[in-house]
Amino acid sequence: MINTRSFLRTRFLLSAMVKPDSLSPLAEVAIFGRSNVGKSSLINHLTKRRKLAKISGKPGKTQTLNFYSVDDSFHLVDLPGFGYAKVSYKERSDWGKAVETYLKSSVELKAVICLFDFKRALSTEDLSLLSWLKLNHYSLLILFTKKDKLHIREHSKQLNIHKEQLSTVFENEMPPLLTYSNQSEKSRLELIHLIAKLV
Ligand SMILES: Nc1nc2c(ncn2[C@@H]2O[C@H](COP(=O)(O)OP(=O)(O)O)[C@@H](O)[C@H]2O)c(=O)[nH]1
Ligand SMILES: [Mg+2]
Repeated sequence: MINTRSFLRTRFLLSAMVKPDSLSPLAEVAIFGRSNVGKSSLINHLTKRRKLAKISGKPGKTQTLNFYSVDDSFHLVDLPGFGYAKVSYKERSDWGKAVETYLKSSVELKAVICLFDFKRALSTEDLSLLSWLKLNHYSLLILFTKKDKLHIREHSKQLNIHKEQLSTVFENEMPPLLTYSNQSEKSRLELIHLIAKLV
């Protein structure tokens, strides 16, 4: 059973461009999203470790897939971030290849957590990536990060805007959806609960 205590027993395994064969065959949950959306912060928050995942001051730096073991019961996979404007075309296509290869080849992958900044509207690129994930039948969890940055008064309005955008992709098959803040223990517990159900 995966619970909050499992996340306190998380360790970093390895960093690589492709998933190594040597990895033990445990279920995987991938974390997918733009550079700077809060992927590393999410791992640190879940595990209550300030520096387990490196929070980058420099967005868009070419990254690798980072594998973490959560209490030896499943793997969290921090995917390289996409969409940083200043990277070259080559770096973008490297990102696409690394992520696509992993997503298409990993038989252990159980779910993809897709992160978006709560404050920002989804871009056409975001929506087309979501369409691709839907078409390929991944089990998804949509997470809107940094909700503490938006005044609580604005929350329900903003969530409705997002839902409307998402419905253009998912119609009546909306994946589970969560608003998240790394300042909030309630967010953390809700997410752990959802991950436990997915794994
Ligand atoms: N206020 C607030 N800031 C956050 C939150 N999550 C991440 N950040 C900040 O967003 C920036 C990018 O975070 P990082 O985890 O490195 O993003 P990554 O590139 O997706 O791994 C950092 O300055 C974080 O401190 C959140 O929930 N609330
Ligand atoms: Mg990161």
